[in-house]
Amino acid sequence: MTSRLDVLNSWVQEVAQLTKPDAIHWCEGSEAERRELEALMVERGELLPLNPQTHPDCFLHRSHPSDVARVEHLTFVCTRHADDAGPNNHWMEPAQAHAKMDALFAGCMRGRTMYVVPYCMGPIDSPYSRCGVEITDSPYVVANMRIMTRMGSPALARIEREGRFVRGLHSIGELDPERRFIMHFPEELLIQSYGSGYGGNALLGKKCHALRIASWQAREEGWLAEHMLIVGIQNPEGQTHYVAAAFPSACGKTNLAMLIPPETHPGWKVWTVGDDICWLHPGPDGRLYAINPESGFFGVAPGTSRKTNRNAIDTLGHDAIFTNVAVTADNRPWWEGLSDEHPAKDWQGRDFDPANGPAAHPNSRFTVSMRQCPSFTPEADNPRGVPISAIIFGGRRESLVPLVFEARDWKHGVLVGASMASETTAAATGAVGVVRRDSMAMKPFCGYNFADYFGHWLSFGERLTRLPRIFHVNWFRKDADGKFLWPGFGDNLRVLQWIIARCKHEVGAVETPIGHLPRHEDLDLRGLEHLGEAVGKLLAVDTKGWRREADEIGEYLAGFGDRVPSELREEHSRLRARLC
Ligand code: SAT
Ligand code: MN
Repeated sequence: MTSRLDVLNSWVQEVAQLTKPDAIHWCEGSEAERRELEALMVERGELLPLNPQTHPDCFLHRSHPSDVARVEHLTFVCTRHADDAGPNNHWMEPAQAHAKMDALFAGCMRGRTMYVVPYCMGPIDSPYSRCGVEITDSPYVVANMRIMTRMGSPALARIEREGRFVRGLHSIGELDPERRFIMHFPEELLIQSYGSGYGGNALLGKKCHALRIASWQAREEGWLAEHMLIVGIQNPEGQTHYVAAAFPSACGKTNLAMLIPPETHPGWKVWTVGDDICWLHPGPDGRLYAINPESGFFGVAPGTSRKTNRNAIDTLGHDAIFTNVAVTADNRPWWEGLSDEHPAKDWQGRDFDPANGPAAHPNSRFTVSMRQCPSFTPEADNPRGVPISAIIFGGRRESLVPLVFEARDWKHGVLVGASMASETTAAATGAVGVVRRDSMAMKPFCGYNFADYFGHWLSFGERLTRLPRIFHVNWFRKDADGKFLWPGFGDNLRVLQWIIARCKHEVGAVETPIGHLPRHEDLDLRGLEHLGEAVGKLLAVDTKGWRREADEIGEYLAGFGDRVPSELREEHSRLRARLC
């Protein structure tokens, strides 16, 4: 009898014939295997042990200086029809992409070991989880995948049971930006990535599988794969409500996911289910249920401190991999915003000199198991997922967009998500601080045409009988002097508190053309009296400015042509009319 693993075995053989590795290693995910790989990388200088007293089992990885972020211009969705990838993706014809990639992969693993990494995205026993296998020649990728996914033997057993998995082939190649491509073939459930070792380009379970390929599968199968954190908010009465929130990369998802309530809020508690990716399924009771397909955090280091995110700092005390951070003289990891200390070496290993720029790369990262987080909840392992009461969209907008508003209904909420915009960050190469539309924070990650994606979102209005409410938040408003108007971090709980109260029909709201805003008195601002007039600014709707914004949104939607659902266009016309 042929085993279901034969499909996998023959693919591995095929890849080996193409890439010509010296050896093949099937990863089982054990502790012994981890130690062996770490020792190998330390010997090769790819991992540097950090201070064993303060950071046991922690390592620093310094990437190639030209390989520090996602590369959207080199990331392609290769579908038979260009229209299926849509204007939101770079597209390449599949045969052309295959020829290009085969030429790059030919013989590229000579002198290297090829690792076969079976992994499961989501709890191993959840019907919502999906498996994949990444073949890579980078032990750093293996070490990260071990933290970020359920990797090894249990995943292989599930693959043997199901026979279906996403194939991912990765090689660091020569780390040459001129020979770097991240290709997705959603119709073949295949990913091919060459020439980069950086997170989103190389840990193929993450953005490539759990968002680009999964979003495609989700549309076919009736669910959603989203760029969202998931948190449980427990009130002093002990009730927990779960919310999912979409923000672009490096806009504070990890901080919100690990929020510590302010001192004015004893009895409140935030539970972390996930900080980056969320798979949403209609449940048997007509509600939307979320699982976090990942099992670790790949968070931005700069700005993380005891003050801004104590849970993250406590998570990072042991068994973590730091990428492109600086180090202190006693070999502790360091980054801007962590402390007032002086780093000894910068992210490239040079003696620190402010003339060379920041000591840690602005997109330097930590990789760590979510289980180490003090606010981790075992609900993250619940195979049924957690029920979602509210969906929150948000971006980095220094002007115009209020602190929080609620969409009028599901359709309006989909428009709010589709219209999202944010100032760009260092998570992707390119200019930083430019406002760009980033629908549902999925611009870099939706594996198909955004117009079809908006239609898929709208369809949940019928698929669910108990719809989550949809909100939009903006923690990043600034005053004329460039200072933030809202304190953010733990104080964001006050906004979550209002959101939950709305879900429970406990508070009213002010109806405005853009949606429902909090009445001043309904926001719990105890302890923030010093904000004074800032609150008024944070809750104001500048109708003239919004008219301009609505026109821009209209132009943006028109860019997707006739495929944009008429329901969404009508919703936009209604918004425009309300602003007149
Ligand atoms: O793309 S990564 O997953 O490496 C990080 C991010 O941009 O969210
Ligand atoms: Mn992300």
